[in-house]
Formats: sequence, structure tokens, C-alpha cells
Amino acid sequence: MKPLGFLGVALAGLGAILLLTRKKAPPEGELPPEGELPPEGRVAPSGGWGDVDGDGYVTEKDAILVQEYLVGTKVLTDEQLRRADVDGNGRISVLDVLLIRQYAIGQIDTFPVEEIPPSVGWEYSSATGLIAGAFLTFGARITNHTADIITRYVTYYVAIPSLPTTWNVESRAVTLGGGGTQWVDFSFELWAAPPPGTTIEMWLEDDAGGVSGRVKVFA
Ligand SMILES: [Ca+2]
Ligand SMILES: [Ca+2]
Repeated sequence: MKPLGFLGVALAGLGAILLLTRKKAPPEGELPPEGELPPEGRVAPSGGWGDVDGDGYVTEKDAILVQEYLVGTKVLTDEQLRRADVDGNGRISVLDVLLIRQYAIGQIDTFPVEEIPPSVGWEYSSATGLIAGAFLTFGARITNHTADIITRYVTYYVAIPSLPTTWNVESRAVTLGGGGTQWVDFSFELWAAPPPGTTIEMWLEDDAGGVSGRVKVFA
């Protein structure tokens, strides 16, 4: 459940800020007063951050789209949600609306998501593991939250907690474009089917220190 009370207060606050920051557009054909930005907003940064409607500019319209999404009157695509998450925390909030508005009127020049180092923007989720006879398979979803193309060397590890050995099974280069999500699968054949009751752990590690969740599977 969403904390509706909080959201209501936050949106009321947003309305107040809207009134304070919204500038009246100059008559058509006239340049805006010196020091003010054109009312149509600004060119979107590389990666399209903040440009939710995809017209190439970050404008008040983009902020309103995200606001409508938050109150449930608008559905946004995955790509629109990626562009809307301008603080890069993986979810859409009133703060994203404020940042888009601040960028559109020239109060900020970059979005926080643009400052996130790649090791933070690369995320593992939804890991699963399976034992079928002597075959172990492990899969994990990887998401690149940054605007850049990233390549990581991802290594698949297998361990049986009752044994002192950890197997470094396979390393593979995984390349993901900005905002991309990919499911990666690894498999490993044991010398024999593990005895019933054996616990096996599987996980991924990459060359930038990222680690997926450990999955425990039981034979
Ligand atoms: Ca736009
Ligand atoms: Ca966000």
C-alpha cells in the first residue's frame, strides 16, 4: 500500500513550490527577459534524463507527466520510468518531479543520476537457481541504471557449504546499454548428482565488486 497521507502532504507541498517557481511565458515571438530561460524548457542531457515524453527537451510537461504517474492518472512505459528516475534511486517519487522542474527552469544543470558511478548503477536482482540431476543452473537479472554502455566481467560461483571448496565456474563479459536489463544464465555440471539433502549456493560476482544475491538450492 502507498502511504497516501504522506503523498497527499507531499503533493500539496509540490503545488506550493509550483506556484512559486512557475514563470509566466512571454508573449509569442518575444524573447524571455534576460537571465530567464525560454518557457519551453531545456535540451535534455545525454541519456534523455528528465525528458519523459521524449521530445528532446526537459520541460514542465515532463514534470507533470511524472506527477500524474504518481497520483495514478497516467501509465508510463519502462523507458519513460527510466528517464523519470532522475535521482537514480530506482523508484519514482516527488523528488524526481522537483528535480525535473528545477532542470527545466535552469535551477540545476545536471541530474543526480548523471553523477552515479557505474558500480552503483549496475544492479543484480531476481536470482534463481536449480539442480537437475548433476546440472546446476543459475540466473540473475542485471539492470544498468546509468545512461552509459557498461561491460563487466561476471563470474559464476558455486559452493557447497558443507565443503571447504568454492568453485569459480565461468567468467563472461556482459555488456548492457544505458537503462538496459538482461537476464544472464550460467550452468555447471557436477561429477555426479549430489546426494539428497545437499545444499548448494550459487551467486555472481563482477570485476567492479558487484555481487548478486546468493541462491541456496537443495538436492
Ligand atoms: Ca520532454
Ligand atoms: Ca527517483
